[in-house]
Amino acid sequence: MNLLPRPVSYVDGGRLCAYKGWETVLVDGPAGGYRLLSSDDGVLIEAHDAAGEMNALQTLRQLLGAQAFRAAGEKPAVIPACEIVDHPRFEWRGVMLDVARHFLPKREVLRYVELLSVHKLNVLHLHLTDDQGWRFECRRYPKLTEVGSWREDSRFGDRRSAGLKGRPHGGFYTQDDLREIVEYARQRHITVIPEIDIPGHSQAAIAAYPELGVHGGGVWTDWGVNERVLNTEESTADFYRNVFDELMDVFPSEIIGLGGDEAPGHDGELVRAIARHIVRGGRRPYGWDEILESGPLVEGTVVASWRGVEGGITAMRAGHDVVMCPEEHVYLDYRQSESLDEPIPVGTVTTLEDVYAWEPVPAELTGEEPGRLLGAQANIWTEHLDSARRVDYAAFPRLAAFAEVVWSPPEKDPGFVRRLAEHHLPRLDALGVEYRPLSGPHPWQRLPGVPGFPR
Ligand code: TNX
Repeated sequence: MNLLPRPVSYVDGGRLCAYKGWETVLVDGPAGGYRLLSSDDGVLIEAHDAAGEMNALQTLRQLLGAQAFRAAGEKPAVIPACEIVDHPRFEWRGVMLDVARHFLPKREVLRYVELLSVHKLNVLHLHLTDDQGWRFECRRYPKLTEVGSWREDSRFGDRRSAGLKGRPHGGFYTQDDLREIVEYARQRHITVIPEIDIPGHSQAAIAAYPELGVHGGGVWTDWGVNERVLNTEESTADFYRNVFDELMDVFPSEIIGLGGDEAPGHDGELVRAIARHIVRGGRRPYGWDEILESGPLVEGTVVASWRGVEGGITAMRAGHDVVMCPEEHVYLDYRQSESLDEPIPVGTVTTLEDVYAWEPVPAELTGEEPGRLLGAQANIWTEHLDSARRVDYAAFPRLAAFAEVVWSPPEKDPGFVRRLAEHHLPRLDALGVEYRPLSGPHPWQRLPGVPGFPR
């Protein structure tokens, strides 16, 4: 039900009020929505649910000014008098963080949860396993982390021309760490969705338990599509059923990711077996759009459409719910400009403006499809992002543009970049986010001599 006109957002003649705190009451309205009224009497928040109050408080923080985003210091004391009526356009406003290619320490994941919250994003999809590393503590199979959580070396740049770094890389999250992340996110109305990738991108698992594969081999030190996928033995399906049991125990999310992407030569039966197992656990499987190619999907499966939006359209027509994340629009590992100064430039140029211009609902949809478009997510693959500083550079400010796309109505605001520069970048500065300046990288954000592979 969409009762409220939106966005009705105005500043009442620029009048300022003393900030005296706020009061919240619950009222009916669209999920995640709120009305915020500020006047000399104080701030009144009418929230539609707990998430709506959270969203209102983030807006209130924005009204207080950049200083409000500092961890300490003098509190801002005035805000504009205004009435804001607001609610999100999509229920799934997500970010996928690849913590497998480069491990992101727990403290940084928690910082990203907070950054998502600041941007009113509400899904954190954690890509926990890949050829280059296994990051999920599995108690039944300890070698997954003993062996699989670190690699001897890493390609530094694109594999077609780069050399190796000459140093090991690794790390993993204990189940206690992950429960902590889940709870920290829950307090901010963010759902953490885990992904264990099968049957491709599994070399780290095969390195730990060679009986899962065909060719053996160690944790991969290269990037790209790996031919060595999981084998089709029933014992491998049993192994993964046990792994997913532990995963579902740690992550309470309704949706559980099983990957399914880039698995050359695999017939997809393992994906179906694990999807059925996830359903038996009372959850819904979530996979990349390649899973559409291995026969009918298990009922309830959610599809992430990354190779364009076509997979998503097909899935919706077949009755499946979809999350849009097409690589040409929302791959935040892709280079941010044509400039040769971009550090390790890969993929196609995806500027801040490109991200903001994206419309997640494809024109081909009639609205009659049996499947639903749940929303969209931006994907942060980290082959070339080996630290939180590098992730900040890739993610911001483009993630702010993405947040606007999934929150606001489809009409675009020609003033977006100006508003970002005037109001939002100072907030990111106050938060200590090492974003890419609009004019290009700081000298210390460049990586001269490390080869990328621009498309
Ligand atoms: C494709 S998107 C992948 C990832 C890579 C990414 C690099 C997807 C499901 N698979 O394994 O990291 O491209 O942009």
